[in-house]
Amino acid sequence: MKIRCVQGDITKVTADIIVNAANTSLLGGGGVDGAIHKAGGKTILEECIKIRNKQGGCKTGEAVITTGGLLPAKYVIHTVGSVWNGGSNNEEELLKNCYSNSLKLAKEHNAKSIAFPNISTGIYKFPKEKAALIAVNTIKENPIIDEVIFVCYDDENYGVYKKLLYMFVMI
Ligand code: AR6
Repeated sequence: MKIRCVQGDITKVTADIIVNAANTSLLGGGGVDGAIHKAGGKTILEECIKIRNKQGGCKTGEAVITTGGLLPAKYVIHTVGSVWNGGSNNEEELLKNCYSNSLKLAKEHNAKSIAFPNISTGIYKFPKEKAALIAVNTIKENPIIDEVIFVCYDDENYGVYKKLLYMFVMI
């Protein structure tokens, strides 16, 4: 398994699957969710609405899949991160579930590569270092996809991931 981080816009990344930091409604929003729906076109939203009609949205920590619409990726996995509320409301376990459930769903769709944004670290205010540790550890515990790319948008997350993945390679 190869793990790396890059800085940039996940909608431009060529991977079998990119992951979206969605919300429970699956109807889109701001941040990376807004960017993915904007770049991916209306079929992604139409598929999200179908899933919503069938199962009533997506719970925190769970994941659903649509095609990639106009994006370079074949599929988009929509997962719902946890809102940081001080840390004693199961936030860490729920964020971990986002990564493990996304990996499982990606494997079921025969993905060789998957790109993750820094789930929950924007509007949901999860502390960035804590979120990165959860992300990297969960990927290490579930080595089921050949290539995992962390796509960091802001400088702070990119710095955190570079440090963490350097340490990971050294250990
Ligand atoms: N590519 C990659 N990463 C991005 C991009 C992009 N184009 N744009 C922002 N980020 P956020 P959350 C980073 O707020 O905290 C939405 O409204 C950003 O710097 O997108 O999980 C949803 O509908 C940050 O590090 O997601 C939900 O309501 C990371 O993506 C809510 O926000 C996550 O920030 C979810 O909040």
